Amino acid sequence: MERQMIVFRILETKNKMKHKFSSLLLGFMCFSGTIVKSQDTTAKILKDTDHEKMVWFKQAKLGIFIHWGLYAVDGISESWSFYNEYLSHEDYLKQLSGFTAANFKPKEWAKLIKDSGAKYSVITSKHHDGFALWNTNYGHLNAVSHAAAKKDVLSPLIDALKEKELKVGIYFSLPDWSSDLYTHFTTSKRRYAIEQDPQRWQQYLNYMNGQLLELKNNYTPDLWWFDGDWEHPPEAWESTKIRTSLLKGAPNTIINSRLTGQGDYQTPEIGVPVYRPEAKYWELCMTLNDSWGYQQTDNNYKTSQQVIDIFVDCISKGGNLLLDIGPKADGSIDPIQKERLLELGSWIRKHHKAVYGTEKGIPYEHFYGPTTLSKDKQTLFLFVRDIPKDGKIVVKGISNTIHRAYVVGNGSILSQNKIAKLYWNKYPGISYIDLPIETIDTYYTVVALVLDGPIELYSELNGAVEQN
Ligand code: JFZ
Repeated sequence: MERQMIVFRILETKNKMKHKFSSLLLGFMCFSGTIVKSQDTTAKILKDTDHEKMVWFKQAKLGIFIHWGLYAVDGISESWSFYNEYLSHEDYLKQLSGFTAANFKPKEWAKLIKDSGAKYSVITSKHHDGFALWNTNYGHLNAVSHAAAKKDVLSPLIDALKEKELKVGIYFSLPDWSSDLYTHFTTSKRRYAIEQDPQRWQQYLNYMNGQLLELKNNYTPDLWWFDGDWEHPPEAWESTKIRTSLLKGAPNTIINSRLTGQGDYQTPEIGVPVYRPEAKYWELCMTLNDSWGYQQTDNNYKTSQQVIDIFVDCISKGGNLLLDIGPKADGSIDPIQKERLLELGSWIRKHHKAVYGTEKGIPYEHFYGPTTLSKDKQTLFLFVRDIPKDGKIVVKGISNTIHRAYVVGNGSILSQNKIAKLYWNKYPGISYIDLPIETIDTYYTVVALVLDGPIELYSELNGAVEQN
């Protein structure tokens, strides 16, 4: 229930315009009682994604999302606050004078991101409000010529990320609600319809593609994170053309699923998938509190345990987490946001073997908790959230011999004992592994089971007992 409220709060900012879209989505999510695999957007991603180029993404597990823009000044919702007419566009733009970036230290941002354990970062180069963080030759709204910052804040950040060997993702909103060339202005105001003025739409596309080419040429990003595709059909966006032009000379660039039909991976939002998504590549984007950008009134921060719960859930289901921070308008980062990233980072560093480069785990029928598998499938990592009441964890239906059980990041070798194993049938029995209290981690203790070969799960029904 609480989770649903959070989802509502985030969606609330946009549900006027996206009425159709949201009611569909909420419809999906509210359908309790029936098993609904919400946000299953498999159909929206490309079938022929080049697997080679996805390797780093698949192995990365964690990315840091950055929502930084005008909205941090007053601490209001990014773009949606004026779109939904909570304040006028004019007042929204008054934030330009407060976007100072006076304490912006891109190297410190990059260090924090690196220390969080992330392997990539995605930054809002331009949200739906059209405010560009770089020195663009297109449009009328950017950090250099219009905001108090009077400087390009995107380039130094991207340089700093690259210096730290982090992959670079660029978030780009297809819609630009501030541009006179764009169709939508606010929830009650449309400038025009494409059919009425196809030429004006063409001018918008030229402007938008001009910016995309600037970003491509300036930064050669590893990943494009599109957003806002729901406002027009893919033909209107000419999404195939966008993909072709962005991949030209940069064929290994990854594209998210919000360039309708042209994406390489799925982007479920906020809702942690309850069921393992079918897509080979997916990434959950998630806020630390209930806001994407900085909002001083929103103190509903997830605890470090909860952040790690979500992270472990994602990786055990074979996906990535794109965890969001919202820096302040002066470029400083809230201490709570920093703390959450650093806590996650130190937990990941201790357990890196069970995280990076692993594969999705095994079904819960075999172990009451999340798991991952090493690439060769010969090590099974068990994530133990709580303190087992009898000091033992239980693994069932694994046909392999467990050569060794040890605590990841601590090294203690654990004793094990098997029950219900009868020599005359193949039923593998039930293994109890001792987990002494001294080895328990603050968040998740990870136990590695070293197997005698690639994992074999036993799934047969047992027949009658024929001997005794
Ligand atoms: C979009 C933006 O509108 C929002 O401001 C934020 O930047 C977020 C990361 O992305 O919002 C969406 C987009 C897609 C869905 C929900 C919210 N969706 O598919 O569920």
